[in-house]
Amino acid sequence: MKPSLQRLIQDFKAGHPRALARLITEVENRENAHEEILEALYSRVGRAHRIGITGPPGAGKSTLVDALALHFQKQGKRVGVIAVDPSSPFTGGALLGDRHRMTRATQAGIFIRSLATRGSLGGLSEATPFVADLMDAFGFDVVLIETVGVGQAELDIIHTSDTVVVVLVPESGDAIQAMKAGLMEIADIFVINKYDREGAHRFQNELESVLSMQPRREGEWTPPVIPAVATREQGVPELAEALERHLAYLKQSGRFLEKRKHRILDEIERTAKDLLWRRLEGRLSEALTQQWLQRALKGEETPYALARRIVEQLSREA
Ligand SMILES: Nc1nc2c(ncn2[C@@H]2O[C@H](COP(=O)(O)OP(=O)(O)OP(=O)(O)O)[C@@H](O)[C@H]2O)c(=O)[nH]1
Ligand SMILES: [Mg+2]
Repeated sequence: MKPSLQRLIQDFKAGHPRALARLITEVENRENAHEEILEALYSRVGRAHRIGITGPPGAGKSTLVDALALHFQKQGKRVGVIAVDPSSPFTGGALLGDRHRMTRATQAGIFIRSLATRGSLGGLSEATPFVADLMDAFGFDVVLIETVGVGQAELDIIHTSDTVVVVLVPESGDAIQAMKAGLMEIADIFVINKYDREGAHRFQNELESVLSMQPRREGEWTPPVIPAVATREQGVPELAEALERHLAYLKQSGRFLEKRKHRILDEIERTAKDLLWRRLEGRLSEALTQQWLQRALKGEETPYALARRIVEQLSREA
């Protein structure tokens, strides 16, 4: 490991937020940097409550995260925030967008990091799980991850978080719409934000009746629906309390560990595939000589047999 990186890791362990910020940049910018960095910090990962906050654009997610982060901080918890901003990966929008709307948390010294998504469809930045690991290892009790709920984001957020909060607003359409968007399946907690707007009551009724129709097993978690006006901090204590309850449920039912196990398995699979792929790529260019292809062309050997032969050779080398 480079001495400069070693120093950063020392500073990180000593609790310097600037070292955390620099390591996040390393992980974000350099391919596979997370392996080297997290290898040195892995024994510290696994304690934080990872909370994903998702929902349609403009629902008030950042305003809510801002208030929630402050609320947790007042309770004596250490909080980190990841804001995934899909709006502008190229113009630095990620730096200005959400942090702008989390001014109070920023002023209170809460660690906030914006990550740009690679694509334009929302979804999480590929670095998100590693940044969450880093924040966890740094000693945050709570890691809040804000992401716009469109497309792939739903699947990503469920893998990255222990608890998923879906923020909806009365005007975002009816509850059926949310169901179609796949948000119903992933929510552990619903927040109806902008409850000061018209139609809020009706929307809550609709949502609750759709939820009550979903079959649930005995002892299974039932997502609560929490009305909120994030700009006035209304609903924030109730949300914090629901999050506590969900965390207790996760721990007591063994799901907290289960989720962690899944994340570890995913990471093993991803890394193993990566390693194998790199070796295979090297072999393929050697192995697939004209001669081999000619034999396949003439029907003397099939692509399947050739593929098996390459893999056998690879494993013999291992
Ligand atoms: N009336 C009302 N406005 C709110 C409420 N919460 C947030 N807003 C406003 O809604 C707008 C969007 O809020 P944000 O917190 O930026 O929403 P967001 O979901 O983070 O938006 P994106 O990250 O761009 O998807 C802002 O102008 C907020 O002031 C609320 O409870 N009531
Ligand atoms: Mg936002």
